[in-house]
Amino acid sequence: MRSRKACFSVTAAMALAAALAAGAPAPQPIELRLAELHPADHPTAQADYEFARLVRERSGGRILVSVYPDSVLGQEVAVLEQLQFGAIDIARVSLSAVSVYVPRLGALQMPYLYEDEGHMWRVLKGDLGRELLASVSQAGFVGLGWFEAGARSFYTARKQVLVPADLKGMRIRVQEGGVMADVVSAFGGIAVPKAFGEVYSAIQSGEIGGAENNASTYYTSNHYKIAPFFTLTEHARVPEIVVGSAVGFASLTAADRALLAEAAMDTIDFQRAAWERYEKVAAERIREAGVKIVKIADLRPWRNLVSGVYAKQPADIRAIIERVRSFE
Ligand code: BDP
Repeated sequence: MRSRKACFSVTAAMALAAALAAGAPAPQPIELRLAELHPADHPTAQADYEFARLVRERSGGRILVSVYPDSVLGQEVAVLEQLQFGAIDIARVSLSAVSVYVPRLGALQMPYLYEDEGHMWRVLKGDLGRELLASVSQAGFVGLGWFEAGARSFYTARKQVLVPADLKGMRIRVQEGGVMADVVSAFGGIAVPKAFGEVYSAIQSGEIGGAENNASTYYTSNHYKIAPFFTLTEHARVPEIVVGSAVGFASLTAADRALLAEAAMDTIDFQRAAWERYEKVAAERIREAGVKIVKIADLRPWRNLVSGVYAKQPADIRAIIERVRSFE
């Protein structure tokens, strides 16, 4: 028996040596597809590539994240549904889109909620941010990290908005999740929830009179070409979020899941720096293109109008808002 066993193992070793000599393929790397709405030169997409670079480097090439920019994998709410089925592995989306599936997250995009960007980041990096990131698991996602998305302002096709009354009766596109529809209504406008990819043609056809977003996205989406009045109402900061698919991640080891989460968190500084630079470039380029950018000197009338949006929030969202305020 013994000699037969020994004989088998010698044969196995010889077979292995022969296979290696013949250049047997190394184990296949794990490929993860990441969906991104923005074009590759947008600072947030740039951060996706940096995240992919960190993951490749730290896993010694075992895990390859392929970034699919420009919404080629679909619009955000639909992409998230695909994450739930495991058809897409990772998505960088707006918190607003995730709040379609996890409504409590909507608390973080309340109008005029944060004192400034620093306040928002203290919240996101603190225990509240960690809890909310973890809470996306209830909808089949794995919360990996946050990115910066500046402040959102209105842009319109036909006239400059200077006071809330200028929005009266105007149809304004809003994201599909969260509170922005209520915010636009509070200002007197008519909110039209729509996927981002449909905004350009809706402005062009006159179906909507405008939309709202940060300067970088207003620029890279070319919306400035057909809605050249930009008014800095800065009515909300809606963080970006990077989420994985719980189904897709189930086949990864705990160590690899941790590697991905750590890489996403370690990309934040890169993304925030890229963001800061690009917001300036975008503002410069839209100005050069003839866009009228108006800074609102007194935001009080705008702030006052959103108090009703706060009053109507359910208790769980109000509790989160209170915690955000305690971070000041
Ligand atoms: C941009 C976000 C993107 C959103 C888009 C929107 O980066 O994720 O989907 O706004 O308005 O600022 O839908």
